Amino acid sequence: MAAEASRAPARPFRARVLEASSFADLARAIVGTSSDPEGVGIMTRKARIFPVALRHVPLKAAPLLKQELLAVGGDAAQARGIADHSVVETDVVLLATWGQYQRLLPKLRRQPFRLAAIAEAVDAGLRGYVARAPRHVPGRHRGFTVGERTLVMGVVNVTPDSFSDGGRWLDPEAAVAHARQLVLEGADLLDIGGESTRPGATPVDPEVELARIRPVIEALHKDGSRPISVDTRHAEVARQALAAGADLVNDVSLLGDPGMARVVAGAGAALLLMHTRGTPGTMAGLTRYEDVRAEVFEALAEAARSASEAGVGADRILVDPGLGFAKSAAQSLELLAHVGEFRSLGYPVVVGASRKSFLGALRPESRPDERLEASVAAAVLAARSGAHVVRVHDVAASVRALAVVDAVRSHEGPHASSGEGDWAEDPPP
Ligand code: PMM
Repeated sequence: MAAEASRAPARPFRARVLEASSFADLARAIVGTSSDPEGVGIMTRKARIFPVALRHVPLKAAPLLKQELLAVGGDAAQARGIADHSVVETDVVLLATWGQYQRLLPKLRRQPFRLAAIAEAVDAGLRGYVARAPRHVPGRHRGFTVGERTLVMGVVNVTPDSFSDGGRWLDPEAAVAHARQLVLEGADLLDIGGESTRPGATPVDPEVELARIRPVIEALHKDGSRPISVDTRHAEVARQALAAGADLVNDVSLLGDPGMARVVAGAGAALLLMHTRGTPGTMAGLTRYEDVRAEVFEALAEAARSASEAGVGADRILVDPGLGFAKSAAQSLELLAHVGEFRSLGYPVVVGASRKSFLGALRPESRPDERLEASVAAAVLAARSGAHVVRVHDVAASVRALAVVDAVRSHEGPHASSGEGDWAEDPPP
């Protein structure tokens, strides 16, 4: 609140660092000073620095990029070897406010040495990261909307050997009853799997996998209550599951089956691309990364590109960093801590931490069925970082906890009555 200078009493200033995670929140803080309305937009653009990581920036582009950043008042960190030409490319971290990026990008678009492509990538990454507007994801039969609140995907493993619930729902009737129970508990999506993907699991013949899941999918499709996802590595299983009533394919092999994207495109289904390496048999030995976040990001971007090329619409793609899949416990924690970064890919982000061993390992090793609180905590952290969907076994507890996250988030967005919705919907133009 403003006070007239002459009458202002000498009261303490109380410096308080503002937590403002959205443009709406920033704008509200600025409006609260009774500043000139014209200035609100200008200052909101200045209020926050977005560090943006770029990889493989060519030697010729890097100095120009840094120069242009400095010219708008930002900066760019890059390899020292750029100065003496001892490297041919560099990773870069750009440091600029929204307003500075808006001045930078048109300049880059007019420059040679792939700077125009860099501008496109930065623009897309920033917009994907800040996007908050709800999005509809069409499925084969039914679709769903992400971004209104955190969606809960309930797990139904029709397997004898899944690590946390193997054998419990192998009988189709038991699996269907379990899925219906998850719907009553508040599941928004149902993920049906017929092959365990735990490290070292025995591969299942696609016919066996289908025999397990088909009756379950058919019954749940008949219920018509929730979109159904099929958790599989095999294109043929996906094809038949979609014909039986599934809406979305949860591809836990990151397009390991070259026919998968075409099957999904042909059926008009949605595709969840989960990061992994190798197969369940080999993934435990494939955990070497130089930079796990950058490499998972790159692999997901590449998979999304090939899915698009095969005809899967951008509005039908979702991404998942695949916690525990070809990741050490530390790598899974690092990914969970930075899961919001994956929003920069421009697709809804799904996170599955439920009952995983990286959670069990944090305390004297706990059994999967003793990981409820840890799983709920992980789901809350993922949602808080901007995951759109969490994949969980314990639906009721997760739904109750996520209601808190979503309610808190509603206080970071625009006031319903303030007319500032634009700041949340779209970044400042
Ligand atoms: N985790 C498991 C299986 N499928 N799918 C996605 N998209 N993300 C995951 O993290 C994931 C998955 C692990 O096995 P489980 O079904 O026994 O939890």
